[in-house]
Amino acid sequence: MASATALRLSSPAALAGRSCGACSAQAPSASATTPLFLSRAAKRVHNQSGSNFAGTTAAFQGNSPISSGRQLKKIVAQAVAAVPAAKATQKKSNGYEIVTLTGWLLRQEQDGVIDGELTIVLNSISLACKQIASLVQRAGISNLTGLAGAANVQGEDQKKLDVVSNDVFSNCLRSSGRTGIIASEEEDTPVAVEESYSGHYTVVFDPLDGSSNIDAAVSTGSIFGIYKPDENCMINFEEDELTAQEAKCVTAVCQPGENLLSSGYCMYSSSVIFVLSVGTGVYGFTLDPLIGEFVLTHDKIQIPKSGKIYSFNEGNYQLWDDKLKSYMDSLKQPDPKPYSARYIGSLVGDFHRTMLYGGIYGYPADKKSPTGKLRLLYECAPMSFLAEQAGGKGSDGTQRVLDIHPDKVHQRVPLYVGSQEEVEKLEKYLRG
Ligand code: AFP
Repeated sequence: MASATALRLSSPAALAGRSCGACSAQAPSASATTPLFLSRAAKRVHNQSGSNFAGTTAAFQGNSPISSGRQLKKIVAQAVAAVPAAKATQKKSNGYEIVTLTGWLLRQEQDGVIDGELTIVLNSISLACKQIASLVQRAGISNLTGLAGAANVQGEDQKKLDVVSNDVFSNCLRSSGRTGIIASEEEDTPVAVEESYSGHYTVVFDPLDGSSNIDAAVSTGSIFGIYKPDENCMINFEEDELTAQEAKCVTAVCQPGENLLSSGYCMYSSSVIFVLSVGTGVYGFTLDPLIGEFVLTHDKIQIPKSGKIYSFNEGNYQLWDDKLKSYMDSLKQPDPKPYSARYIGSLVGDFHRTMLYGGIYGYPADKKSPTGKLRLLYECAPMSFLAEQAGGKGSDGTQRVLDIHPDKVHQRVPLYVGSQEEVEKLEKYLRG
């Protein structure tokens, strides 16, 4: 079982690698073909239009100096006419342009959406995801299937890969040097990163969600949420006793989802997909195994306003209350057509599909689990943040999930998330 000891790093924090990831073909230098005899206006047009102006400039090159005012006028007119076409051509992709996650993050930093510290934290999370993806893929071969032989604080059996993924995630966050407090679904309590270098972000995560699917090689995922540090909860290792530190750690992570700066998930499936929001919409990146980079594949994801797919564990139907039962029954009405049921039992996979196709994902409270099964901090709040950023909704049946203020680190709440109209329809049934 993973320990709850405060994390004390012995070496100075290493910076996460930051390389420029936006790979686009180098535009030909305008000056290389700038003709000698152009007027200033014609030169400006030439420079704007880049290489596409080559046809026009050809007239100037070699032995064709301008010999009359009329010729000059004609040339300038040709140049002006060439501009719109040239601009349109410039925007065309040559088919080899990619935007990597690293490049995208740097762009957000340049645009002032996130700071450099958050860029480093997100980079370290993406590195953890790549490492976990490779472990998940090779689990059957490397003897990483099956139980670790312990239960976590919530009494759930930990899989070997739960434990390993937790170590991978924690290590990456710690070595970024930019996290102050980290809280994992697999740990008893949040822990302070003693030698945090700067930034001090608070990160909550579920390193491997849906791990009961691992042994059958079915989709799993990692989920994370990032909060800015709260000055009241910053740890002073010189003065604090461990218990006081622990109390501050708990306070730091018990924040409503409304305060999230960023959240996301990585899905380990037929492809590895990293989806995140930094508060300006939702973006998805697919891991290209050949270059080892996440590449932008899902630009500004929008959840359809409605969708006829529901994703609930209906095995629990008899344990639900009557209002929920009648909602579920309504989805099966053949008039005009019943909804389709899709359920993997892995939140990341079920949520990802819901986000792309529309519909609703639900894990209700029931007689066996009076507050539901899913954890507010590591599952419900990060996914609700993403849903809202994509134009959807996240609700516990009566209120917005992001408004819930946690009083416990491992608090569970019911979750209904997905298309706005579908979540509202459910809320209406639950109100009665
Ligand atoms: P495991 O990590 O134990 O597989 O739990 C996964 C999960 O938290 C979430 O990913 C699923 O949506 C949900 O539980 C499935 O729960 P049921 O098996 O009760 O349907």
